[in-house]
Amino acid sequence: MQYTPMASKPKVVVTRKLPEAVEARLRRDYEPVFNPDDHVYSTDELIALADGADALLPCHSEHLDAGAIARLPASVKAIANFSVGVDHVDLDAAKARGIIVTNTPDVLSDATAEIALLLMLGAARRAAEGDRLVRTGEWRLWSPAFMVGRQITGKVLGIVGMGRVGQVTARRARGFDMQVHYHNRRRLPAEAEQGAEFHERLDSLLGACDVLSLHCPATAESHHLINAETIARLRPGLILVNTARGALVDDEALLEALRAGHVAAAGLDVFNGEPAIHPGYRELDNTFLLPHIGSATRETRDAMGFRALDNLDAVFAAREPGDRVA
Ligand code: 8YV
Repeated sequence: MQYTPMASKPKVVVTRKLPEAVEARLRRDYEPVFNPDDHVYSTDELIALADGADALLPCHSEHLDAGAIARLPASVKAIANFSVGVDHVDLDAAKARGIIVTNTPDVLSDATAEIALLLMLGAARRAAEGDRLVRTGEWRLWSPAFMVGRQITGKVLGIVGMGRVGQVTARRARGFDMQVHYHNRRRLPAEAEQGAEFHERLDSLLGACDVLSLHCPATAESHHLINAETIARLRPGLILVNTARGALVDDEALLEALRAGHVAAAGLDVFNGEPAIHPGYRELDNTFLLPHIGSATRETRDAMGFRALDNLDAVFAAREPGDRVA
């Protein structure tokens, strides 16, 4: 659908607190409706705020399922997400109503890849356990047998989903002399592959790596990609890293494998039902857990906001937005 430029400033519901510079640009170019105490809106609240609005600027914390999309007022022309993942929005429902949906790719790849490496190292070198020992004063001895972890240098890194974040993670991992293998819907061109070994089937990747890092979107096909069956195919002692979405993992199956030591350790930044995560993860020493902070750097938060606004600017100037996903 095409829109003619508007005479007055478009009204935009901004669901969460955004960086100062992003909010300043919103004030300059739009009529923003901010969320001063940054609480997570219920669907009813969001629908009420959307009354007369031209667009929404939500985060992944707002669940715009088919029911919510159906209740949006006809005035809403666009949903410009402050996120690269769009599993919180029913794209088909938005498309059916002619609502443009955009995301913020590219700008968070470096920050998220940093967190993937942090999780990899933290899980492999038992960082959470070590930190706890020092903080609680329970660290009483040192011995060559103390807190022995796993080394990632020179090991095989398997990447599921070799998109933007996967590719940056691969580049950073090469700094640790890791050999990169990957599974992706399509094989990458050689210049993007950088020598990484392609596995057409996920199964073949699972048994080939020492560390497995998840970087694919949450879709119906990738739901519980890590489950009892796929875990059984992993090399014993594997380290699992997830910076993508909790929905990729069957928690019960992973916890069982972590308890048994079949999966040596997991570094997780994303969870099913977050922030109300499966309590089992907290009880284990071989988990290194972060609260969904993959893209939480100043540079990246600004860049995500500007990218969302670039998309909105395009919509309201009757141009095609750069990051349209529906
Ligand atoms: C964001 C993310 O912090 O962009 C994504 O998909 O998962 C995170 O990096 C969050 O989604 C912002 O809405």
